[in-house]
Amino acid sequence: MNVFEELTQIQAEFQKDLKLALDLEQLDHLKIKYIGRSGVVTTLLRSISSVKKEDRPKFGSKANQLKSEISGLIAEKIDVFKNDTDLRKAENLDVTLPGRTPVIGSLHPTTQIVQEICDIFVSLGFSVIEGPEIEFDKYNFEMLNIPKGHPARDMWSTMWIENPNHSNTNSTLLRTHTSPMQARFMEATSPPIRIVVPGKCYRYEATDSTHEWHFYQIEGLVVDKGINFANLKGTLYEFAKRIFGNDRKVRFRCDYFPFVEPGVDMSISNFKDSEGKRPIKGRDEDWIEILGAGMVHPEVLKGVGYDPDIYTGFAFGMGPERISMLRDGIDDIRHFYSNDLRFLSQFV
Ligand code: FA5
Repeated sequence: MNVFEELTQIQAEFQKDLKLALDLEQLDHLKIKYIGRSGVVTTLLRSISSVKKEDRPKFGSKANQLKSEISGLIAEKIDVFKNDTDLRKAENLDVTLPGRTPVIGSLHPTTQIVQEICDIFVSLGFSVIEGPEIEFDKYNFEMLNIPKGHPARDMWSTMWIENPNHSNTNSTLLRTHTSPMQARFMEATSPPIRIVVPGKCYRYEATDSTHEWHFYQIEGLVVDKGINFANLKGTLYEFAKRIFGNDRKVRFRCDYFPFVEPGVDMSISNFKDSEGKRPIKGRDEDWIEILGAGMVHPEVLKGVGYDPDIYTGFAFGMGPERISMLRDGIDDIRHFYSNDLRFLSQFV
């Protein structure tokens, strides 16, 4: 084999070795093996004196070319390996570590109780509808028999929305209750009506363990011929039984809301148990009010074009957070909206 054939053989062997090199250490060995001080190419170059005189320039140039080719290819592969190692370091990838279990999310406790309550009413033949949170004075108050200057407006501490484009008769606010949907729905449809309206409400109020400044309500409205107070009580007792069970005490009392006559409120017992603990610990009261209700006022029916001599109806507005508190033993309504995972994760 002459020196040129030797160079070709070395080149082929190097290509094979390069493919098999799997890490920086092996590349280092290759460098030493081929172009190190005693490497095969270096040794061959040193033997130039034994090459025929006329072949020496060609041999010298070919051997140096091979040397720099080998050096270049090794450097390229070193770069690839280094980048790969940097990437692995950056990702902090340790394939032997156990996988992370993803945290399973769930519906917010308010959404859960709202859905549960709506499902009960759907099973009783009600439909679920929704309405706007930014409301006109007209629907939040006036069509509910609460004209401007009526003292009952003080019952709902209102957050008004400044809007220079709206006239005084068309002013806007954050709805203080879901009752405006009574007027909106009746105005747009004809009896018979059987709806529930879940939604968020806002009041300019100081907060305490049973009062938030933003909270949910679920409005209920039934209008048809021959609807009476017994229907109202029967529906709400049935609802209370399904949420709280047969044994929980329920109390009706007379109450005043300008858009119903007669009006009532309904409370659920918060009595101390045998260990002296109340379901809502933060409230030292035997009864907690969960809803207002009553027979739709004839003036409200007239206002939407219904004849109160033909149609009658009942309505109610309940607080789902308070219902959840009383049933699930939550001591403060403010937990619902404080984004504390220790509270929220109890409802997964
Ligand atoms: C009303 O808002 C009437 N619209 C209810 C109504 C509807 C009466 C239809 C007659 C006919 P009231 O302000 O009492 O009523 O609120 C009703 C329920 O909403 C309360 O019983 C309570 O459960 C809940 N609620 C009221 N204010 C708050 C508050 N600040 N934080 C949490 N829940 C509240």
